[in-house]
Amino acid sequence: MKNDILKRLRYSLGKDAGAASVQDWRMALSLVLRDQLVDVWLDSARRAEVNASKRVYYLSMEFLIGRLIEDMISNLGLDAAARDAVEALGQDYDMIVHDEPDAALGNGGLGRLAACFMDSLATLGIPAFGYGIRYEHGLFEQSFVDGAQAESPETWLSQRHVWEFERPEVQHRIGFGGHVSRDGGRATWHPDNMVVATGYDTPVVGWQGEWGNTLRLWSAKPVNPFDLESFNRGDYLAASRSEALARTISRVLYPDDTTENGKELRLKQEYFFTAASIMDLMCRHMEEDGDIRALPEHVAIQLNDTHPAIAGPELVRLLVDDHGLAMAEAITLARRCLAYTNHTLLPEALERWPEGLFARVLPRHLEIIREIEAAQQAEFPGSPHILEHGDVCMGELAFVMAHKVNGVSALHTDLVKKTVFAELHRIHPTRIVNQTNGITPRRWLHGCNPALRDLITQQLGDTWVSDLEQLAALKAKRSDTSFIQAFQQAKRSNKVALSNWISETCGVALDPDAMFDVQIKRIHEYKRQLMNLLETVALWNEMRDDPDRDWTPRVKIFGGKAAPGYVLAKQIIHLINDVARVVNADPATKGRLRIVFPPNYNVTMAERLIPAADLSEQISTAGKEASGTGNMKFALNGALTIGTLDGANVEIRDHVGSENFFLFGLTASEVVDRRHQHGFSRAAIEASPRLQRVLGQIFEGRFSPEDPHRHHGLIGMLYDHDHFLVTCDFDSYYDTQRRADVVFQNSRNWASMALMNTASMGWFSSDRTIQGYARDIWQADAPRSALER
Ligand code: 26M
Repeated sequence: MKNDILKRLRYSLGKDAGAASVQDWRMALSLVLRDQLVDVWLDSARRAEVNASKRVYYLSMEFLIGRLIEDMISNLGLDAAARDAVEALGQDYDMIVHDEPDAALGNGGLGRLAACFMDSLATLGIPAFGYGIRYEHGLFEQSFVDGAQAESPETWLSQRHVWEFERPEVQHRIGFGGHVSRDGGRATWHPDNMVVATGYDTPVVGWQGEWGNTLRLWSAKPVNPFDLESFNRGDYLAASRSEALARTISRVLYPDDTTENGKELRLKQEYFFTAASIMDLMCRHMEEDGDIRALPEHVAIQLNDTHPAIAGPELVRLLVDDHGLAMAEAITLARRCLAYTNHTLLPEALERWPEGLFARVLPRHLEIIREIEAAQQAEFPGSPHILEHGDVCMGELAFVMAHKVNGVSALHTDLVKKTVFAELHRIHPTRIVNQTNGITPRRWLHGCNPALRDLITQQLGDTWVSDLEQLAALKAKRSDTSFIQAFQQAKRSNKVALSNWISETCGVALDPDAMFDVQIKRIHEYKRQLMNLLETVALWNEMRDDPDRDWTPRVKIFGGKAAPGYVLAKQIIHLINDVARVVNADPATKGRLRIVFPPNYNVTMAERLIPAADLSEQISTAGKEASGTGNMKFALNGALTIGTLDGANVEIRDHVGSENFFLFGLTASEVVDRRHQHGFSRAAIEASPRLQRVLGQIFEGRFSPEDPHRHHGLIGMLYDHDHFLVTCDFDSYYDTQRRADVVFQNSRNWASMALMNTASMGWFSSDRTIQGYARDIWQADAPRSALER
């Protein structure tokens, strides 16, 4: 391996060992690893082809994959070999591994789920492609300027992305705009704008390197790179205009994770990657089979939210306009290929596009959508409309064009049936199914938590990594003193490592014996970071009031980004930083309470924080968080959850046992009732002197003396439109936190509860989730040989 690295350094990167930077070493190592992946990868592709296997196509605007190098090393079983080789070359292995930039091609849960699914599909040996966009700039980088969020562009591609293979021969032309002509019965779309989608392939090899799938990301290029005529005339700007226009499409990831604002470029991105993916899979099918009517036997297309919902009309367009099928047959055929996952009930997140915009960008698709609508109304009179109030409703479109629709946790699926799609559910009572989310244990335990991983492997051997339910055997150790001690030791070493990193990056010293209480996720009102912060201020008050009490020392850790246009979320960030500054400077609570908010939370930061957490904050307003997946990562790594009955928290609590979970707050149906009570938030505030005091302090500028009015907006919101019931759940949350304090004092008991969490989380492996999709939605099986390990 050492020689391979030197060879790659020299012949692929053109560098001498003496002149090589950390980045050069990292790339050389990565290229050596990539070589080893290629054989399994190509072999898997060939096997899928000769067996004419059904392929799964996972269409997602986002793949939040993070760093790849450690995954690649451990999936190939090369951990020791890679370290030895690098050290023999006199280089720092950890520095090299940490040099890789995160591929942050996603906003949060939805994008990370897609990445976990790709890992599980490969591990299970299910032939699959992930299709998405190769954004030049991923999610913005976050910094804090005087406590406020500032954004700057992310630039992961400023260095070569070593894992990918550019496929200049994989090109599809994507049209926009123009008009539709008719010749006899046949319609032809004449776009007035074209871009080329070029594929870039990253191999995704599963656990132990037995099967490899492809993540194919599309980049937009101009049809004609350069207008020579304009150049010769001396008009240099015009010469490269078409290039700039085309490249805009894959330039940047939209940084919103909920609010849909109807931007034309976003619609173009959605159509661009969906159309390229559909053409790509159609070409593959026609080459392999040749019978267009056999498409559903060979193709399962999963739509990750409505972002690729234009796949329905696009597939119908190709079947009717290019292959000559009748409209009704085309719709039925397309539906048999398509399935749709819903990830949210928040009304502001449901995609709707003005018909006018649609007509301008995708005129033929709008006609087809009208036909889909007409067919649906003819068969089911009074069915909810796809076209409504002058908008194209992408949720209804996706539902009507899918043979299965799934929610992402039991509670969420139930609410999908009762709320957003109630009427469609009545018409199609077997279409909606549940597939509770999961996480890959390769990254979220084996990769990120070596201390705990080694302890588990010592006990169980290493087959748990691809069969996570085996962790249940650890339950027998819950009263085993020496095992509990080893479990505690693993957690403590992770906390020490995190403390060192926090001290370097934030300049705050932490006590590794304090309770590490962590809330990391996108900043959103419904996720209620604000409630966590109000509780922190209340705790600070009581600690100052009663300094002699035996307080459980706490470290409050926050991480997360706010969408740049989400004013309230940004105010919450500012308030957290303001409170942190005052509390961390207070000698009265030194050693007892610390607040840290390391900037630029991303996948790599999650991998540091989660293994070091004692308490996991999953405190969304019940009924609002579709599932959550961070909640699973924490519990798997031995943190206890403080949480509401929301999303997958419900199922986590069922698995780990109610005695090992800190439950508080209103239920989803109580939330609905409470909202109808006039003046509910003022009533809740009035009933809680503790909360009143905290709100008063913030209002008076206790934490922002240089700008005492800074947080008036937030406080006013809590009094008058506390949409997410922060005030109503506050007392219950505060009391439950104090219960957690007491339990934490008995560290052995805490550790035993934490162990019960780890041992009970096997069901939350994304391997189980993917097997559910394969069975209930895709009818896709793993080829025998790949599964026989
Ligand atoms: C939409 C339009 C324009 C720009 C961006 C968007 C958009 C992007 C991401 C909308 C929603 C997006 O993500 C939603 C999301 O991440 N949902 C989360 O999905 C997870 C996986 O199922 C769940 O665990 C979370 O509960 C859910 O919030």
